[in-house]
Amino acid sequence: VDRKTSKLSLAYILVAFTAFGLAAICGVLQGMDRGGAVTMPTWLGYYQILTAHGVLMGLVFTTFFIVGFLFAGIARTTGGSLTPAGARMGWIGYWLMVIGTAMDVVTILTNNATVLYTFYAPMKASPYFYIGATLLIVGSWVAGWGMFHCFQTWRKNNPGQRTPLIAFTAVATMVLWQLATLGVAAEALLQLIPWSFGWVDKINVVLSRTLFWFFGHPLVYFWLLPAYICWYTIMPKIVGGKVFSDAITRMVFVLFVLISTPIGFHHQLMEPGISEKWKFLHVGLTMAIALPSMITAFMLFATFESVGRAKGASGLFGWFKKLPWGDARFFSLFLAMLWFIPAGIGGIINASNQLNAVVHNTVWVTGHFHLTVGTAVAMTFFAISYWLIPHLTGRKLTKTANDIGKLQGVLWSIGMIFMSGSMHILGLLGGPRRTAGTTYGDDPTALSWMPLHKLTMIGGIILFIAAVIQVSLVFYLAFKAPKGEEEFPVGEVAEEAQETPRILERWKIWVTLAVVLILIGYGIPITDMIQNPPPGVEGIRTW
Ligand code: HAS
Repeated sequence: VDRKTSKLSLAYILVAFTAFGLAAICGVLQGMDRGGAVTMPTWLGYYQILTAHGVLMGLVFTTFFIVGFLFAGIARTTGGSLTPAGARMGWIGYWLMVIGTAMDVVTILTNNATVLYTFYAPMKASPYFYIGATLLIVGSWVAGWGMFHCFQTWRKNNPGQRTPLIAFTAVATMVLWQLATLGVAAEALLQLIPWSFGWVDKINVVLSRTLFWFFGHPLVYFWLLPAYICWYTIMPKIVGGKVFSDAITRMVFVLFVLISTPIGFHHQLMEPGISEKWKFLHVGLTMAIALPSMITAFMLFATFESVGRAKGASGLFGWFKKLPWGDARFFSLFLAMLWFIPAGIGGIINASNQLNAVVHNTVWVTGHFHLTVGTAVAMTFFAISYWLIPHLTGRKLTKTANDIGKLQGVLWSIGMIFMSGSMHILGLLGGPRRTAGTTYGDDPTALSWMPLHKLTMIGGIILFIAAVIQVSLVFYLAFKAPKGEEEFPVGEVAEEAQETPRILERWKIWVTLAVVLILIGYGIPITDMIQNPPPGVEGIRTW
């Protein structure tokens, strides 16, 4: 991509990995606190660093990385550069996001926003935390509009042609994000900000939680889709193959745009204020959203097998040996995909009403999301950084850096086996999530959990070492690696793939359908919550 795009994309990615590094420090401290190795000093609360960890890792690292990566992907596949207006919006979005992040970091560090990354009521933060979060989101909207502008301009200049796959999937990701964030924007502007400024006394908590989860679940697909972009369109080139099917790839992304939002009640299954018929509908749609991921698993195996066979592999699993195991770009991606299998199974368990009663609010859920976003998604972002950063800075991924990248992947996986594995078991034993290191007055059940907390801590320490390696690699590749050229791999579509139906490119249809599904899933329950509000609460002030 050209120099201007490189500068923009790199600016986003460097903020992302700075946030990642800070979040990793908070993460290891938490693990050590719960494992009983350290006790947080009075000036630095457990919940304060838990909030910092969640916000920096889950909201800042991901959003900045995704926007930076997608801008580069759009430029790469629409002629090498962004439109001037698209790039301008990219920079405006960047600064809004930076200002919003700074406000959030300051309010958390000054202990004025200890409300966790899921910042719904009744816990109340300083209004400046909510304003910061709103700016982060509005900034990402402006960046998204910049991407839409580049995409539309390409379409106008290339009438009748199929749009480039990466640009199409990037647009799908940002469309999903625009729809999803409407919920949290409404919550912040209409509820949280007026309430935290003291303009209103009480808040409708069930509405606040519902608007949050309207956003909170599609948020996870906003994290996942950029990883899928890499798995579908970039990974085939790295392994020496082709994109298995352009049509199926587009269909999978369209399915995510359609079904990601009206499923948020699966986070509220144990909540009394919502009737079971709406929960039933959301659970049904949740099971439907697992379908595009299962199609993805099929597509990935198909890609691996075709590559293997083209390289002379035989037998059912002969392809396995033909994959480029020495290449860190592939190695980390493969581990990411592998981890997504147990991660996805965990998700389906969570979504089943009766099983949710067992796992809800336990550390099982924390184990689930460390495998999904913390492993499948994060490791994909690491793999992308190994070629994208040198591509943007005109440098090379050296052999040593490649090997360190592989070591990073191994360490991250071992750390997750300890951490996420013990979290899953602990959750099944009833260990609650989001509690500071406590033995509940030396209760025998709580004491029996301690060995698992210690395993979690060991995992956390290994992950911290892996995070230090990753951040060092990022800055090495950005500023110190030898000058050279690193390719931005883009897979071509296999010749034998079927023609892509034009309807898949008709965004008006898909966005309208998505809005209709959201109205079906949320229209009546939200109206009901507004018309028959539960008694309002004043909230728990954390500042
Ligand atoms: Fe989830 C809670 C259900 C996917 C993240 N989830 C969370 C939270 C987060 C999160 C952050 O229904 C906690 C929120 C909080 O703080 O309270 N989740 C699901 C379901 C899926 C799912 C059904 N989650 C994700 C993804 C996430 C994520 C993706 C982040 C990126 N989740 C839930 C539910 C809860 C929940 C409940 C609420 C729990 C509660 O009570 O609080 C599905 O989308 C999963 C589908 C995935 C698959 C896997 C396909 C496998 C593939 C890999 C193929 C591998 C290959 C390589 C080819 C069906 C594509 C292998 C090679 C070999 C050689 C073997």
